[in-house]
Amino acid sequence: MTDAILPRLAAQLRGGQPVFAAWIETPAQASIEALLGAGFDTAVLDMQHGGFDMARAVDGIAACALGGKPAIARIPVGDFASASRLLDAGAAAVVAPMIETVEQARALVGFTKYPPLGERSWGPGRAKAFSGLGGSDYLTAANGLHLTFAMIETRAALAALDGILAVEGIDGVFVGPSDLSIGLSRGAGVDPAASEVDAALSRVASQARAVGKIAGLFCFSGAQAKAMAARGFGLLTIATDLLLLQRGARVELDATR
Ligand code: 3PY
Ligand code: MG
Repeated sequence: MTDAILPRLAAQLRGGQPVFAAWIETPAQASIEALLGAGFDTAVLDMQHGGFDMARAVDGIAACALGGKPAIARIPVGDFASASRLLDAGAAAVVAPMIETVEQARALVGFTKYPPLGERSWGPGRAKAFSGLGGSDYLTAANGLHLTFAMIETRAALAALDGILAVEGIDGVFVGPSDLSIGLSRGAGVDPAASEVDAALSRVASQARAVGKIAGLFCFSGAQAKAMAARGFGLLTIATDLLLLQRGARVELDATR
């Protein structure tokens, strides 16, 4: 069954239950199937740094639906038109990297929400099917069903955090700790575990929660994701498909030597 899959992501997050997401860089349906089959709640298909182009992302969203799970897509920087297309293809959420200003957040919403919040254009082929709703019902519900996340991963984004969170139609913010560590260290290094990144994480989680919005975070392990859920993050990824593959391979190779 592929109907009514899409609304589950927003329902789970708004219900206060943490969502644990696979992060997929390799654009292979088999990777998506294997990781969702392992029990992840959803998968983030990465079009910024991963290998997904639009056609592969559309197929990936369908692969998630066949696995009975909602899909999330990360768009390339500034490619807000792709966000609309991914929502049409049935993505339950889009994650937009490197949002640094209120104006950029508003522009993103323009592409991801129907009026009165934005100017998303009508054409929700698979989204309607995955929502389980007919034409007008889908239109009425869509702005609440699909989530829009602005990534916070620069000094400028942190400075504009209050304003970005206040933009109607921005459902949540998602921290990219690697880029944030580069920004906070002014290019001195990449250290997502740095103490100044950790301090920023507390700030993002509490400010998002204070205004009833969702905080998301890219995590590097299950233990970290669990700890960050306890600190107020709702949407948590656990490493990437490639990192998980490599770690699993290392465990087995270590067992042979
Ligand atoms: C970052 O850590 O910068 C991210 O974008 C996570 O993928
Ligand atoms: Mg990043």
